[in-house]
Amino acid sequence: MTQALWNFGRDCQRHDELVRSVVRNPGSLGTWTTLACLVTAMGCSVVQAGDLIVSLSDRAGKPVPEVAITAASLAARPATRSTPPEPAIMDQRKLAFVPQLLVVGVGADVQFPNNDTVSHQVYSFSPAKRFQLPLYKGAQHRPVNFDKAGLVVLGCNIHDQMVGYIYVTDAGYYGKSDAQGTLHLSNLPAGDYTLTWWSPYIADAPEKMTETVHVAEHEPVSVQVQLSRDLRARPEPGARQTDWSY
Ligand SMILES: [Cu+2]
Repeated sequence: MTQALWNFGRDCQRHDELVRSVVRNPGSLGTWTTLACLVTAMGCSVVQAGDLIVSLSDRAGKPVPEVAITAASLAARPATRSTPPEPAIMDQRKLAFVPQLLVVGVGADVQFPNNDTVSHQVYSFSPAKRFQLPLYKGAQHRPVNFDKAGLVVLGCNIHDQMVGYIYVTDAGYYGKSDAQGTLHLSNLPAGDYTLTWWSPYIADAPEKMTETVHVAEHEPVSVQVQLSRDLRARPEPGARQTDWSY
């Protein structure tokens, strides 16, 4: 019962299921009454929101900006989003993708306007999204929908040096580190989260790029991550096969 209440506190969406399972349990009427009283008295208010502040630094302690950071609740069931994720823009300027790394939620539409003086032919062969936008300038193509989690590596058929990344995540909370290497995520329900970070310049082993963190009620939780290997040299030489598993 303690466990059930604890789970209930972590994810109030499960409370119907929990009540049903308690009702089905013979001889648990007293327990059920206790739970029902709690449901009535507190509703979902037992789940308090907290803030998670993640700071990334390199081996020398310098901040690492432009890192994709996600926090996925360990309590949440597979994502069923009530609202579509924010649409985004992957621009093309001066023979480069801008931004080089974009982080979006699964189901997001991304526009690829070409604001360069030359035409581009944007493509990706990544398993999470294979697509091609025939040679174009301006904003003549419809947005591309990213319906599967994973890393999408972008290229241009004309300009080999153009490499961009769209990190598509099904985590509930995500963003990129700022110039101070920091990302501030707000209003996370209290509970345990899988925190992950990724950038084409981070050379740490994938298993070192994740950890479990506990978000407490009321007070912000601060996580300091120091990378264990030197960053890769810029510019990024190209997509690595191992990136595609993200
Ligand atoms: Cu191009």
